[in-house]
Amino acid sequence: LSEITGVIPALVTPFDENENLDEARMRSIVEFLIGRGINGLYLTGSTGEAFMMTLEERKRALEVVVDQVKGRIPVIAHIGAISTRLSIELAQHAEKAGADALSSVPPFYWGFSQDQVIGYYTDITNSTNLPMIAYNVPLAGLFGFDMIKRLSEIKGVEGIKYTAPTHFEIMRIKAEIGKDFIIYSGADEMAMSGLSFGADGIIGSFYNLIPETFLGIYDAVKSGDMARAKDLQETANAIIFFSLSRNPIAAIKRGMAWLGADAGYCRKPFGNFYDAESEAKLKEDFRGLKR
Ligand code: NAY
Repeated sequence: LSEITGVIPALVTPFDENENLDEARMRSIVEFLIGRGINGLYLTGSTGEAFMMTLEERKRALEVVVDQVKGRIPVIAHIGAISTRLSIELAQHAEKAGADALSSVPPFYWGFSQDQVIGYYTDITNSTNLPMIAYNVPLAGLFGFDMIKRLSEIKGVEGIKYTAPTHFEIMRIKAEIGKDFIIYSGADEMAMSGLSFGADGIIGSFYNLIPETFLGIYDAVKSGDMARAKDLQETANAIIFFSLSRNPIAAIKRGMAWLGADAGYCRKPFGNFYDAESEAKLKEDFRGLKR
């Protein structure tokens, strides 16, 4: 995983007006993002509306992206599902399709025990040769340091996507688990903090929309220019908080269209800003932003 660093959008999944996977739009947003300098792609995660999709659709989305990327940047496939069996099916498909790494949320909803979660990651990593990025996110239940340590001991689990609301553990992971355990900071509004605490890269939703701002934060932190990083983070956060209060995935998709790459519709029950009235209101509110 050590070669997968930098700014990695958790790619949105474009659907058409009938909620079908929109392969043409998918290809065009991939080109748009590569053209803007991003360092990798993270597919079918929460931003990618994975849990709204069938396994076949998730497989197809990955195939389309791998075909479009053609090895120019690394592709990480989020293969998380609640049952190990479904995740293994996606993981083995991802390996065959040409993904560079896997990632998965822990199984959620039933409140699985720590041993069951360890078993989940062990079974998946035993089923392919791809490195696995575990996913620490409040929506699926946060791990805590001892659990992260146990996960890091599983052969094949080589890193973590860290979307917890505090960052002190990032430093502790690097100190106590090791520098080679790769960390991707997952809260876009704290990208500067995650990177300055030692994260190797950042994976998140808003890198679909304003990747340059985060490429700037990444470079500024790496070169020690914290004043510049903070200034860019403030700009990013104005856009993030504006979107979070509105329906963020749909707002990101519509914002991408304004910038030249129409990312299509969201699946219900998410809403959209596609009708003239709600789009005009979104634009007007956005123009009122202070920064
Ligand atoms: C994914 O799996 O799509 C992600 O990488 C999600 C990361 C996002 N976190 C959540 C909980 O959705 O990008 C963040 C998040 O949207 C952003 O920080 C705004 O809160």
